[in-house]
Amino acid sequence: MAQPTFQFKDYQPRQLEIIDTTLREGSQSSLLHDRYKYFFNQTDKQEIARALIVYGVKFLELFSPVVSPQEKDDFAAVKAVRDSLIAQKGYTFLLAHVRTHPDDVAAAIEAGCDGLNFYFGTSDVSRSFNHGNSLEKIVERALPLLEDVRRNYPHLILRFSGEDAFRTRPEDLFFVYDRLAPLVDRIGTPDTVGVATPAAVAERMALLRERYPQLDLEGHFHDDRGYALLNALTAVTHGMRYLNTTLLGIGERSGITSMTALLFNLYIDREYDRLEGYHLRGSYPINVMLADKLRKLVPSKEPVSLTNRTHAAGVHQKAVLNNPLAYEAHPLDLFGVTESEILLGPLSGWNVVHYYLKEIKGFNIGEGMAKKVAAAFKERVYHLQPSESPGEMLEALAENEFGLHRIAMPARFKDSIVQVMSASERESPFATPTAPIEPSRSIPPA
Ligand code: HCA
Ligand code: CU
Repeated sequence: MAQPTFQFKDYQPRQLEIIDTTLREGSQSSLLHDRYKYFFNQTDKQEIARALIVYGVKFLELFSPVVSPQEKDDFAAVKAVRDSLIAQKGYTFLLAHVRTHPDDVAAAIEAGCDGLNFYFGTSDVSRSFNHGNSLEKIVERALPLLEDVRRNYPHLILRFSGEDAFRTRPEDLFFVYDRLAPLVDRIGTPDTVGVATPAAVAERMALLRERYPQLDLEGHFHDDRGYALLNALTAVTHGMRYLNTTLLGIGERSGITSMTALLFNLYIDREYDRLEGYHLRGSYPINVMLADKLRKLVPSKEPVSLTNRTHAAGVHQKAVLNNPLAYEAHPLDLFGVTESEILLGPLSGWNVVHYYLKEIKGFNIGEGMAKKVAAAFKERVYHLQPSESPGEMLEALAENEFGLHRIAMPARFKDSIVQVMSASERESPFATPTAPIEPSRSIPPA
């Protein structure tokens, strides 16, 4: 195997290193079971890898090529993308997720990985129903393999994870980790079935940091209870350097921590030092890229989503037209959600009808007339066919039934829609002088 052009020993890890596992854990998402609808083909995988590298991720986890000939081929294809970006973006480490088994290891090394993410179940359930090995046996199998790899391939980055670590008693975990820790660069503590709580994470972090002060820790949190984000945030703020995430949080069952959700929350919590090197403005675009591959929209529960800048209720819409801060508390524009969306619909009030017809469509319309048109719109909007749009219906209503005319607007002003009705100057509460990136305003003042 050829030596890589760059080695881990020459890399200074940042305070937070995302190990993105969209192409490994993400591929285990139940969504992808629908082979023909949702499927990462090789081009998809290359595009995902490219987007992550450009975003600033330095560690990508892939399956061991032993999984299938296709995975082997895909590994090489992703590696080619990585190689093509070294000059521009620096080196990105490709880590193979491997069973503690010589075949997995040999295939991954052969494929030219930069590191091996070993895992072996350590909890009672995992030992009884998964592989049947005692704690002693786990060590007996892992130790010589790790020693062998360390000796023969010293440049490889090694990690060992006790799978199901949060259902493993601390003393059992220590039994295994005490023996393997001297051979690895990091130890992982995956919450495989999503049982951890933030309090349990904080407690585990304290135990592990005390016992293995020299070692970096890696977290991997499943979302069965909806705690994946909170647990990851807790782990990070308690000193965990490496976090497994996926785009949109996809993964086995309800998935794991979403990359952009984690970084977004760290920003809000002013953990700026941990955000070094991540291209935060690319967050929404990268979420859209993955959603597009899954043939769906960025999910509404995803913090970095257009949904969080979309307003449906009339009261909200009126306030947002005056100042988006009324219903948008977070600096989503810094994360690439650069526009707000106001949905014209049954809940819209006359303010929005007025705004839409006057500011966007250029009608000569006053407030009194807007109230009348809005009343007619409200009645009619409930009967729209799926193929009809509320905006078109409103325009036709104004023009044909209320006989409204448009103001002839000089062409040079056509594209400069005034988006805020209130002219009062406002200060953004996001103006954080210590922030690495200066917040911008998503909607310019009138
Ligand atoms: C798996 C289980 C895993 C492994 C995580 C790790 C988990 O699908 O193999 O290797 O750290 O959640 O425990 O994803
Ligand atoms: Cu997992």
